[in-house]
Amino acid sequence: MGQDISKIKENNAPLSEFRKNKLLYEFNTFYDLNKDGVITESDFFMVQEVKMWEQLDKTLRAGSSALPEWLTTYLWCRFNIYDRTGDGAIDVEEFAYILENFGIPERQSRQCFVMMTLNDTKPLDFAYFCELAIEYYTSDDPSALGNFITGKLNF
Ligand SMILES: [Ca+2]
Repeated sequence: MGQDISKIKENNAPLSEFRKNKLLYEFNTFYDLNKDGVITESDFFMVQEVKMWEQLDKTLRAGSSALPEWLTTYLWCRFNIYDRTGDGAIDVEEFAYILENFGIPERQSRQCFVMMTLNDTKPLDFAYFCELAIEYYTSDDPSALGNFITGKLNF
């Protein structure tokens, strides 16, 4: 588990369909709130988001393992939305509660949480949240635990 930078370095191709599906899912679920399917400003942001992740790939391939500041800030904001009690860890209730607001069935998000936290034995603190999120954005491995961070069981 965990982010394996070497996998990214080997992959010099643009984003795979699998990764595009993950980004598209995240975008449609969390950002395209009106879900009208009409070409709007939100499509523009989707294009920008894909470019952002392609840029991150280049950065990681260039040998940097540190996350760019914008990404750390973005993940910190997301983490704090989940961590409603502010105790520095996301529990299953918090995870399911937030995702339910985005239309994700509670049962499904609970299953995702159990898998990511290895049956609730690994705390979902900020460091682990970042690890999972980066895996979500950069991994082409369909069995990567990070794939579950948006509450979807498969892509
Ligand atoms: Ca908490």
